[in-house]
Amino acid sequence: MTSSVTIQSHDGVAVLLVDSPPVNALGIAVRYGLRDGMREILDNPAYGAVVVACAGRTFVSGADIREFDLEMSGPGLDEINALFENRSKPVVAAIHGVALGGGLEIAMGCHFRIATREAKLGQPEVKLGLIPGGGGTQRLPRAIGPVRAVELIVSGDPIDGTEALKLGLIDEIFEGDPVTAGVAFAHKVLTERRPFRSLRGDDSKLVPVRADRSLLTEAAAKAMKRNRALDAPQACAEAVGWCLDAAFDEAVRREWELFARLKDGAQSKALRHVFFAERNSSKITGVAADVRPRKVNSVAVIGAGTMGGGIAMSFANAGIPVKLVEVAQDALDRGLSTVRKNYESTAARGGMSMDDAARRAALITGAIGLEQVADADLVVEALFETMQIKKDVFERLDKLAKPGAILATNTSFLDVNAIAAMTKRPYDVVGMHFFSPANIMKLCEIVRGAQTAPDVLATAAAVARRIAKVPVVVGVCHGFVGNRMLLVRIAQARKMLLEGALPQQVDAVATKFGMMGPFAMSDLAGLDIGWRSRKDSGETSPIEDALCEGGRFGQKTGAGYYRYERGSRSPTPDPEVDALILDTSRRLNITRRDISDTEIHERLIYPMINEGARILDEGIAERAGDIDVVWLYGYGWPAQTGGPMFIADQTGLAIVAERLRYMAGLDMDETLRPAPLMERLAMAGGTFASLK
Ligand code: 3H9
Repeated sequence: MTSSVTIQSHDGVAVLLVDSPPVNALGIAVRYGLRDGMREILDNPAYGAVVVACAGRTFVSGADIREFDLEMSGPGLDEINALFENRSKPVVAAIHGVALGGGLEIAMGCHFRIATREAKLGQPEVKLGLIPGGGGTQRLPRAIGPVRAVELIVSGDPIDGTEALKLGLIDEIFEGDPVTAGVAFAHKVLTERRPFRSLRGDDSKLVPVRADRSLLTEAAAKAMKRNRALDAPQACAEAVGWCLDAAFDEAVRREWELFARLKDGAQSKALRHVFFAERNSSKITGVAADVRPRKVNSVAVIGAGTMGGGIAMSFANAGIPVKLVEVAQDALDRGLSTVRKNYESTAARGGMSMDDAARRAALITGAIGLEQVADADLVVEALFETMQIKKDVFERLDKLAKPGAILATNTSFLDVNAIAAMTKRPYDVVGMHFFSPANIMKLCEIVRGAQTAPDVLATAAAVARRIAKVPVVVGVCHGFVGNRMLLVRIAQARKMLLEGALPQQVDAVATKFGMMGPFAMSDLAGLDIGWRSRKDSGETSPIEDALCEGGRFGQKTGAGYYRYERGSRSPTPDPEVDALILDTSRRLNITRRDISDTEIHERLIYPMINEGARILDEGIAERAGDIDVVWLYGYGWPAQTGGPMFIADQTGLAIVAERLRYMAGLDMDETLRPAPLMERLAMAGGTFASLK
């Protein structure tokens, strides 16, 4: 026995209690504890039945993911489940919180399962690039039928206790303490002499699908649609299919082999990195664990434009009433009407009910005049990206907002310290940078000003989480983490057009990698905003300027880097643009050359990683994983690659540095030389992840 698993005796019933905070993962100590504990109970005639239950906030949350990078050792789930399934004594799993992955697999090794109504049961392995590896692909189809099983395993989405009862995954719902409920249920089983069976020997729910396999193939094909770029969904479907023709033990052996192969593969490693990076990003340096966030019950968003409307919708979606503040009635009316239309079209597409859409829209009320922020606990300014406008507004907010209110700016580039300096309460000022479309994209960069108070940071992060965003704390610099790196990426993309590539070639490389191409993205965002600001600053971008001068502002004008048929968002390469690009190169005396897809890929990624290294060195991001989270949730970076900084670590920083040196020479661009931090790490054979 280990200290993580103990045996309690309850009047003839043994409780095998797992207590391994925070989430009772199946680390090696827990697995030894379960195995040895069960052996002891089975050998002890004083016990007629067994309850497997957990202390703390949840039942077993799955395998200990941290151990996947180590050599696998200790008892496996098959060995533990074989003991549980031993028919000499009934075993009851009492589930509260979650039973996920290996947690559900352990529960399915038991003869009975009871759960709370709110419990979440599922096989989320696919989200880590895996298949269930402890018999889940074989026991779940036997518990609920292969069709529902393949849906749950391929999607990785959990079901609650109520649904689990309906499907036959659990036997009963309980309320209150799992040990008490489990023991009561076990006594009932003993008193009633209920027959008990193990799922491994019960093929009854497989019979109809064995007779008509198309039921399973169709369900699998439908479930796999969501994640085409990943290997795991396909593997999950394949493994569930084995329940129809392979013997149980043979199928479980194959399942383990496939699990182990995926575990050691690049996609799963990347997705596991994302899992931990996301969790680490919520830890904010300098904010002690006992810092309490301020209460936020009322929110005002200033500016009813696209961003302001999207931000307001994010609050409304979380059930938080929000005041949308404008200076002019017509701007407010336009903003509110856009919000309403957005909700209506989501409802029309089946994304939510009409009632729900109306309820959410009703949470957003319009107000005219900045003084309307007076009762707000949180004010989010979402006006034009012009410093003077922001400064004026914050100077006024300082006088109008109530004491203790948090004053957030949604600036995407500007100096939050300069904005905060317009107030007498710079400690209450913070950046909350949402990404477009703000009601959809999950990232929120929380920009820490020089004087932002710890509880303001904690509140901004907590509020972001409340509205289902992923907050990442970043420091002040031009463009923070995401946009600062984006600028570097876009600069390279534009250079490649001048040197020999065409937009469709560059975008195809990005799309193959798994994200939207930089030119399709520019067309979506609109080319005119950058063009106007370049005119003000005297900067140039020869090809894009020429496009804009010809009225090609992107999707909104039906033409930009591509052509768009009326009402369509799909880009069509345009010979006119190709000619314009060739002509611009000629005009600038640039001899065009063939640029390979490999070069495009490296130039889109390595310079931005280099900028990421500078960002880390300057302390603008706290960890390399934070930068990855920014790109995953703010820009649609493909999760199965782990993010730019993870790619750099996996590639090897010495290789990345070498390629950057080559690019710098090619381009005679000193900014492409490896950043000092990258050089240092490359020399020492280190990684960004090791910095922490
Ligand atoms: C599996 O089971 C494979 C099997 O089929 C076969 C095996 C042979 N391992 O999310 P939180 C840590 S694959 C290690 O903030 P919440 C987490 O990093 C697994 N650590 O809490 C964090 O640590 P820290 C299938 C884990 O309440 C802390 O716990 N299971 C694990 O918002 C709190 O986490 C899954 O994929 C783990 N399994 O949510 C479930 N889980 O404090 C993955 C959590 O140092 N887990 N941690 O940052 C979850 O979905 C959520 O964590 C959970 C709790 C819902 C459990």
